[in-house]
Amino acid sequence: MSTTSRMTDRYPSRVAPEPRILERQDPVVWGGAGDGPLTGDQLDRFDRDGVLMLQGVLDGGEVDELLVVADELASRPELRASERTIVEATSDQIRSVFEVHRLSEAIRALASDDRLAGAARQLLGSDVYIHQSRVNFKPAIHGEGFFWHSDFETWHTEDGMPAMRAVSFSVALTENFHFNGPLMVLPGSQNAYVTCVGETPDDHYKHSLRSQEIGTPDDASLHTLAERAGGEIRTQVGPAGSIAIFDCNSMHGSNSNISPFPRSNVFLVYNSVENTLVEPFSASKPRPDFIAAREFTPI
Ligand code: 6CS
Ligand code: FE
Repeated sequence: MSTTSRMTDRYPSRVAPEPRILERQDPVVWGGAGDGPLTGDQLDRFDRDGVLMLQGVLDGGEVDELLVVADELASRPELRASERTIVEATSDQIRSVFEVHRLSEAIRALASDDRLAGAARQLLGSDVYIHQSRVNFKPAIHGEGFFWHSDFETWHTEDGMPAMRAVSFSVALTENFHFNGPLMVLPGSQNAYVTCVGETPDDHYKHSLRSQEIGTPDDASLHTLAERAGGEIRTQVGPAGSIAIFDCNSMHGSNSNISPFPRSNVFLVYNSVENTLVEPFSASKPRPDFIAAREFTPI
C-alpha cells in the first residue's frame, strides 16, 4: 500500500508485522481555563483521563427536537439508499447516518453552539471545523457494538489527519445506562498509540463502519492499556442531553444492546484548523468527504 504523504509519519500504523505501543507526541489539552466554557478542573480531568462527561447540557426540548431529526433522517428513502446510511452487519437496522450537520439545520446549529464548539476550541487551542458527524443508533435488543479502537488511528491512516488535535462529542439523545451499550473508555489511553497490524484494504470504510477489524488493537496491547488504567474502564452513563467528550486517541468501544432501551446519539468530531487533512498515511486513497471532510472552514 503506497503512502504518498511527504510529511513525516510520527504515528505509523498498518505498516509493520508486529504491533507496538508508541508514546503520544502531542498535547491533550491545547488551551487554558480562560479560553472557553470548561473549568480548569475539567481541563485537568480531560488531560488525565482523555474523557469528560458533562451531564444535562441540553434541555428536554432540545433533546426532543433532535430525536425528531434523527428519526426523520433514518426514515428518508433517498438517504437510506445512499452511502451515508450504514446498516448493521447482521440485520437491516440503521447503525449510522453520516454528515448529519449538513443534512439538518438543527444539528448544524448544535455543532456551532458555544457549549460544544467553544469547548472544542478551548481543548484544541485554535479555531475548529467539523471533521465528521453522524447519528449513531443502537436499537433496542438487537443493537450491535463497536470493538475497541482509537479513532485517531483510523483518521490518521485512512484520512491523513497529521496530529492528535481532534476531539469527539457524543451527545446522548436517549439515556445511556450501564446496560444499553454505552461508550466505554480506558482512562489514560489517549497517551498511548497502539499501532495496528494489517494493510488497509481498498474501500475499507464499506466494511469498517459496520464492523471494524483492521485498525483495531491486539489483545496484549489492550491488557497493557487496562493495566495502566489501574484496571478501570469508564462507562459514560447519564440522562439524555448529556455529552461525553473524548480525545481522538482514547481507546474506546461499546457493547451490543440487548436491553429493550434504545441508545441514540449525535456524534460530532472537531478538528483543529491547524491540523487539516493531508494524504492518507496508510491507505491507497482518501475516504469520501461525508466521512472525513476536506472542507476546512472554521465553524
Ligand atoms: O471510521 C471512523 O471514522 C470511525 N468509525 C469506526 C467504526 N472506527 C474508527 C472511527 O471511530
Ligand atoms: Fe470511535
